[in-house]
Amino acid sequence: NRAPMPLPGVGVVTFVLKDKSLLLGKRHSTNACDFAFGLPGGHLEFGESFEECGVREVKEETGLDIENVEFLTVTNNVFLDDPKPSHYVVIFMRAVPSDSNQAPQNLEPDKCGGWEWYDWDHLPEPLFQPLKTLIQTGFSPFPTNQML
Ligand code: 8DG
Ligand code: MG
Ligand code: MG
Repeated sequence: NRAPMPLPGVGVVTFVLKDKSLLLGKRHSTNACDFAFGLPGGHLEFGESFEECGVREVKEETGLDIENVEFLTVTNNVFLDDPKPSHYVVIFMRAVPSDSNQAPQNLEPDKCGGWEWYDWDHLPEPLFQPLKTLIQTGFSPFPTNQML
């Protein structure tokens, strides 16, 4: 009669791409003065597709409408040694804004310090660990021209 083992969570996060830039937000952590730059995203809800979750979370967090939502990759993120141990399977999507002139809004100011477009070649620091780990593998969210 021990407590049940916790289950891994499923997160869906989206690279919202505009030219050579992507949308990042300054995430507040539980430690008030601690933050890291992360993608818009959140927990997959019961019955949702990855695409539906990506669209919903981007809208809830930034107000942006997105399209051309595509699956990119998935990573397994195990942080057992953290003060608050966590384990997330993170689904990375990509999309483009439906209207490239629409400005992102900070709709969850308790969780985020604001959304900005950042040039891929000049990413801010620190990046949220799962995102940093993915980028360090050489991963790029930008489409490659298959015809060339
Ligand atoms: P929700 O209640 O709106 O569903 O969730 P949320 O409050 O928006 O969740 P979140 O923390 O933004 O995202 C869920 C988990 O996804 C997060 O705790 C850890 C994981 N995750 C990563 N990388 C990233 C990332 O770059 N951005 C976001 N938003 N989450 C990420 O592993
Ligand atoms: Mg959310
Ligand atoms: Mg979120």
